[in-house]
Amino acid sequence: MCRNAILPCLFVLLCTAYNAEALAQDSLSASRPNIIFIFSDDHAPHAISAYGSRVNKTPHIDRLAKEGLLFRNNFCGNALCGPSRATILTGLHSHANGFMRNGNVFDGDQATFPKLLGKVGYQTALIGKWHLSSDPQGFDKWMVFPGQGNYYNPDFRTKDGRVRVVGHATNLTTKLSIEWLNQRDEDRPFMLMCQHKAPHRNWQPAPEDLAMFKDTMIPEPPTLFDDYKGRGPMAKAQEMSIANHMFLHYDLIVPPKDPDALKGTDRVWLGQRKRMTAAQLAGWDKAFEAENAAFLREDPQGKERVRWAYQRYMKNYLRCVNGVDRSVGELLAWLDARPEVKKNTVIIYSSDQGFYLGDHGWYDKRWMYEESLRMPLVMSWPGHLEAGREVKQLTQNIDFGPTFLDLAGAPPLAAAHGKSLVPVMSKQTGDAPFRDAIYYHYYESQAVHMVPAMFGVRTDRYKLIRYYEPQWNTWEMFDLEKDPDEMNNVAEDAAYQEIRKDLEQRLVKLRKQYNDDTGTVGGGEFPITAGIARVEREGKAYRMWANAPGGYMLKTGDRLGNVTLSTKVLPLAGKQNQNAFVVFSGGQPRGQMMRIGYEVAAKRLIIMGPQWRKITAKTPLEWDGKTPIALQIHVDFDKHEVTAEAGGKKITAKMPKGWTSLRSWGYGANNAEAVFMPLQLN
Ligand code: SGN
Ligand code: CA
Repeated sequence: MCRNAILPCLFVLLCTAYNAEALAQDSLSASRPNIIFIFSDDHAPHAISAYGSRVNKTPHIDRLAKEGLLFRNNFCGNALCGPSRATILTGLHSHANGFMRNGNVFDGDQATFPKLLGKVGYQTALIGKWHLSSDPQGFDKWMVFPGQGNYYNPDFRTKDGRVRVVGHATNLTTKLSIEWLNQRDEDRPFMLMCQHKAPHRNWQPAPEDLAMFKDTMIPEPPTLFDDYKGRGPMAKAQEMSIANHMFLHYDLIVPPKDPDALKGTDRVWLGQRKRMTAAQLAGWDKAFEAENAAFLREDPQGKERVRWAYQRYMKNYLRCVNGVDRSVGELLAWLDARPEVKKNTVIIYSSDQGFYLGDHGWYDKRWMYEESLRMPLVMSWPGHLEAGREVKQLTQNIDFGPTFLDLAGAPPLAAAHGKSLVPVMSKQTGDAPFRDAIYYHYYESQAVHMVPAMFGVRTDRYKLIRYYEPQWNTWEMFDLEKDPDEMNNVAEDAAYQEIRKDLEQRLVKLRKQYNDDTGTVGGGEFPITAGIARVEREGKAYRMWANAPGGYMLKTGDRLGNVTLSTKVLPLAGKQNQNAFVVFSGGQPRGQMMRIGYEVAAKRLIIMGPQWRKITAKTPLEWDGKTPIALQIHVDFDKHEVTAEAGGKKITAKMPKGWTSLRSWGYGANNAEAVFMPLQLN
């Protein structure tokens, strides 16, 4: 009897000992740790010393890396604020969660990781930047900046309305986060999203960071004076260069001679100054006084001016980063003071995308080039994650939500494109293959900074980018090993054709895997598109999906004489913001345009333009929501007038005097899908 019992006992004992290590790994999944997610806006990995920054030190983020894991190859799927955040919440690429560009409205009814954490008993909070328009769902507590938010004395949106709080956005976001931690229910796990505005444009550091870098020069990147040769024409056409696209007062905070004369974006800076308290303003002006005086006196030109602007921009950007790093330090200190909580808390640092720190002569993001494609990802959880290990696998923001849910033992995001990072986080399986290529798709073309729409694929060594809008219709490819700065497009290089073919196949495969049929706007019939995600033929008609406020597709030419344009449009009812327009211009194809069409929600026929979004004529018009609307537009170049007729109604508006013939025409819509019959020109 004894013999019979001993063997199984021994077996169990042995297995237990043998499994101890495996247990440590399994214990990551469903171990229900607390989650502190510190997330900033526009913080590029190359401004973090743990990632090898040449320009600054980030001791607290470095400490996270030293005590935990640093993800060396973590990427976003669409290098823009709203889209990255929507992806993190849903585990889905932009086309699938519907938030493809800033200006879309996040559909908060879909499954998100905070909601699912709530279901398994987590208490959840979101403090700081949100930028998804709709009210946050799935948080016990939320307190978010409206839109981009302000650095000084920001307003917060809450369930109970708006409040203005005195202080600096970064410090307040930390303070409010810690306040929430202190009042939480200690018997349940928690998930906190502490989301900073910093270091987003226009860079306004906290008072305590203003003196930093006073007498130092920030090293310049090797590509500060990039001439964009060796790549397609797109990089040259952008509007995000330090040389030409920074505002002297708004971005570079040089005091104006006559504040009353400031216009546009530069004038916004006046409003931001007005938010400051007298003490904040005095401290601010004092900090920049001597430097500003020297700049105005010396009035540098050409390259010297670019160098000056680079220093001013980078110093303020890095000062903002320092505030964020301090926030990480404060949250770490909060944990240090509570060893029992610390043991059960994974603390993560990341940012919505990378940023150009003068690389290629730029600021901002959006491109699929490395500097904006990369996202920092550092996490520590002493006792559970190894200290100081680098994760080299290709990971992406689609993986964040699935990871948090896996750790919590919560139900997964059923449709997620991403997958849990737990296998690469654990010591035993840390080297296992994870993903051989990442997918990218950026949509916000023809908007601020003028970066074209693109999708692409990146493997550990190569990158292939498709600029699919017909006005570009081109490819770029880079060998990151030989050309880490991506200065030399090898898409047409004979030596790379085999590799290119393989990358093209991977791209097709990824688009299939993620079910992305957007970005199919080519075909040549419309040589120009902007803010259009998809065009399909339906018999004679075109079905068009605009993902932008004012997306359009145009034919170009020079049609002399007065002209009548006629068509039928069917706005597809039941979707947000349903509008359908005919678009034309007598000037530059992508300059000022007139838009004539139907607004579903407002039930009216309108003429918009030539100024962007300005309604110049309107009339109520009932529509049954089913029958296509017949539209007739008379363009009279003698009277400089445009008349629109539909459903027995008629409206007229003025058009620019300089227009003497029809130069471009086509269709447009406002974040909507619509079907158009081909325009007849008579
Ligand atoms: C604002 C900025 C742009 C920036 C976008 C998107 N201009 O429009 O420079 O690219 O936000 O940034 S600003 O004058 O308002 O600063 S994002 O991070 O929100 O996507
Ligand atoms: Ca951002």
